[in-house]
Amino acid sequence: MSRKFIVGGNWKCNPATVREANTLLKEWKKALPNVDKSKVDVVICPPALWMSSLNESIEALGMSTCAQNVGKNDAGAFTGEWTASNLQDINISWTLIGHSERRTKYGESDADVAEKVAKCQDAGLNVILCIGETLEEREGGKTDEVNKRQLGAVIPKVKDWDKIVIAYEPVWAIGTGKVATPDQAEETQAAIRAYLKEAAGAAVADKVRIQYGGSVTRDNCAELITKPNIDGFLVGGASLKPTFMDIVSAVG
Ligand code: G2H
Repeated sequence: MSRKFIVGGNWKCNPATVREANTLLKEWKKALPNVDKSKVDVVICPPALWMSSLNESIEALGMSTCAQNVGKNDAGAFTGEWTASNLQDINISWTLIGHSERRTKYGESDADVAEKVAKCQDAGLNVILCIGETLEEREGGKTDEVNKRQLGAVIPKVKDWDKIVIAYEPVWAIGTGKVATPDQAEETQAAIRAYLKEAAGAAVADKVRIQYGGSVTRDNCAELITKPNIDGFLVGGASLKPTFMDIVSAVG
């Protein structure tokens, strides 16, 4: 099966102002003619405060807006949270879940991630599920074990695999400028797909898109995307630049 590529731009807590964000979107518009939308989906993850106000401009570019996180509860006394249904209500149909910064800096466990995925499935929300190992885990030969554990926690919660994209993001490559080599990324993503086949069946393994994330730039993306198990990218720092569109057009 041929899988449609998908590129995400995860702005994290950037840029400093919504004005800068709008300027960036205007810059991207100039490069749109270079992108073949039939080959690549593009989702943009702005800071939560701006999701609503930027959604129209993002959609006008033929892209989708994606939250960077979502709560694991329904509506209630959860200060600072928002629910999967809240996202649907404001016409945001995507969210990241389990980014390593959420796991390491905010203590999100595999069980938390699984509960969030379950809420998104109930609400019909598309999820980019982030998994990946630390440097210590890679050096200890535990890469595949960690990815299986993080993914394995979520698999029982998934009823609709069409709404799941996996982002493999080795923690040691995130924001460090130290990108995984194409062979390293391919080897690990092939192992993730093999595990999906074992745990969820061949049809699921065949159709689920697996992005690579971690210091992707316009200079290293072309070689990475030649690998059969890399179906796109989740891009952080490089998605805050006008040249993000070079990455999108290299894929699509
Ligand atoms: C990994 C990635 C985006 P960066 O967090 O999810 O960030 O491309 O800056 O390494």
